Amino acid sequence: MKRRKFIKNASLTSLGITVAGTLNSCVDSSENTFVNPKIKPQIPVVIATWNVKFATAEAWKILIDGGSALDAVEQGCRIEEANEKGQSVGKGGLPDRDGNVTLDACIMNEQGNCGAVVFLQNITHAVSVARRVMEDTPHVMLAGKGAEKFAISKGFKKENLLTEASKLAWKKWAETSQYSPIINIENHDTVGVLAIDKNGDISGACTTSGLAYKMNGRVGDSPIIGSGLFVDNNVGGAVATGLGEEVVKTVGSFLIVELMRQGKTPQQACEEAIRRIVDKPNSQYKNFQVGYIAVNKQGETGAYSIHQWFSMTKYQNGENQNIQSDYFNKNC
Ligand code: SD4
Repeated sequence: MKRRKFIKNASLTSLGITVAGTLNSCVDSSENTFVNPKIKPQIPVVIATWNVKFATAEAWKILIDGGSALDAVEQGCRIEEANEKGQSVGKGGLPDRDGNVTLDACIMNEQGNCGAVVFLQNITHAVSVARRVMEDTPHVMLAGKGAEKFAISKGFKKENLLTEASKLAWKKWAETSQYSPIINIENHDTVGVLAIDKNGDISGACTTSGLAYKMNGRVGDSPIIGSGLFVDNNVGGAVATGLGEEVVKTVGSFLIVELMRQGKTPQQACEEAIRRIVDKPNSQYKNFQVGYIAVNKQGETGAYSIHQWFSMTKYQNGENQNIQSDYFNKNC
């Protein structure tokens, strides 16, 4: 028995603790990797929030060719960022209440490195700027003008991200200027992608234009490591969509990964993270949506949301499927 595993088992025994099968089976010979040896890993795999089959197909192509999970999640996000019809990500995203399209994104690799951009304007591929922050700077996060300047210095093209369709929608909204988060329409459509490559390495990425008609300067959960996204290569990854303020307050994605580390399945972990939101005293959960997806080291996946109509797209075993998520609020 290797030394660390021996010490772990010895100290538990000396405390008189009966080690449950889950704990024992969750520690494999690499000591820190939480895998159940009884389950054959189903990899490669890619999952994404919402119905984004083109994004998962792009990521799958990379994975099946032996590419890295990091490239797969970045390229998956880029598909949706470039899709002007999607009004919640990248080009064509709905603006803030003053008419500015501002993007948030982050990326995290198998070594636990990460990069993020917040309040980025005029650059379509926020996820790729986040990757450059991770790879080319000593920092984790760049914001606003600084992020834009950095992107341009790296060769990203400056573009107007406000399309005619999004401008029209904003003008219509401005007639009443009523702000309230709306459940399950396109303004809750952050794209989060998690992938495991053929080597078994896990990466994740998340990209959004944030809540439509948000206050100018508002940043959500999506670029915040631990909230909108978290990856631990020994355990798994999780990503969030929905009302970012609620995700930040419960550090949702980190919570899910830690719950998986303790032996919960991805599905159980997503359900527990949603429960942390809805069980708060005076939770207003009936008025907003949050959805999580997660994957563990074996390629098992989970998805759960507060309300109906959240979905996950999964590409695994050669099949690209959009799957409706189970949800908490079955009473209305
Ligand atoms: C945010 N979580 O900015 C994002 C919005 C979102 O699907 O998920 N849209 O709060």
